[in-house]
Amino acid sequence: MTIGLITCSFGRQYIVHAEGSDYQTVSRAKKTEYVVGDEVELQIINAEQAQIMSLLPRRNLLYRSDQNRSKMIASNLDLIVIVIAVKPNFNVNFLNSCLVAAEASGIDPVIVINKTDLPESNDFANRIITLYQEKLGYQIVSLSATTDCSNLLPYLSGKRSLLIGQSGVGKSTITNQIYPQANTRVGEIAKYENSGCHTTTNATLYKIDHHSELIDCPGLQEFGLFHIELSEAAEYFPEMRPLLGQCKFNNCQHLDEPKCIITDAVKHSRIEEQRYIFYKNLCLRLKTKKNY
Ligand SMILES: Nc1nc2c(ncn2[C@@H]2O[C@H](COP(=O)(O)OP(=O)(O)O)[C@@H](O)[C@H]2O)c(=O)[nH]1
Ligand SMILES: [Mg+2]
Ligand SMILES: [Zn+2]
Repeated sequence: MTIGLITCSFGRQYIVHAEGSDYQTVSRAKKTEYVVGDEVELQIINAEQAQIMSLLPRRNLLYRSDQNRSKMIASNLDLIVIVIAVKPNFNVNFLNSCLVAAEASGIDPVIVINKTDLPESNDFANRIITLYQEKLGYQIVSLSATTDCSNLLPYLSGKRSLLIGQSGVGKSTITNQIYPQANTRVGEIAKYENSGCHTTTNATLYKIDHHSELIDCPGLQEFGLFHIELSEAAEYFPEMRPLLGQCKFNNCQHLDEPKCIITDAVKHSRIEEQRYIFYKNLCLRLKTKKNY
């Protein structure tokens, strides 16, 4: 039996890399079973084709979900590179959702502020750095992908990294800068999305050197967090974590309970209101789950 790595998926078809070759495989299951980053046991059929026999245990799995369904994004990751830019339409909820998803799956995030060449990027970058790096402690890299991505490289070295971000922020441009052979179509996916005919999201894994891999993942406009447990949500906010356990009620959800250290910290601006509102909205959505 050969062990391979899933590097690309479309529908129920997967490209699996094993022993220096790429194989096409099809899964018989109705539901999508595998995701980019999965390690699988393979039965090789011929030089181009193989059959997936089983899945090796995942060390982590990033996925998103809403009321109706959840979707796996990638597995066995070392780093989530969250790309943001002042244009087009920066959405702070998307950034917060990505960070919570990273925290919940136990994968380190790094925030890339792209398009620093745009004049309006300066104020934007300063605001992001003040809150997310200085207050919350997240790693941030600022760059202009159309010019140079070299300051991101040290973060990627020796890791399997996933690029995520709203469409148009420059993920494909970054991929092409770092790995020109990828030749990812810049600006293409957004066009498809707007026309509504491109509904599947295909992540693709590129080996950028012997021990580093980069996964480009187009088409994420929102990042549902329906899989999060309400009772654990606060732990995924680094500004809340050190305060947990100090509220009057030990099952405090930090919404409207009396003597809550979190809402108190918000009142005294020790916790950013914008982040707390995001937390509160997340909890209200999670409360609509059946088991609460
Ligand atoms: N000004 C500027 N534009 C950029 C930069 N990086 C990417 N873009 C442009 O942003 C658009 C979307 O880029 P793309 O890589 O396709 O974004 P994706 O949807 O995240 O993959 C393209 O027109 C790029 O040329 C940058 O650093 N500065
Ligand atoms: Mg793209
Ligand atoms: Zn509380």
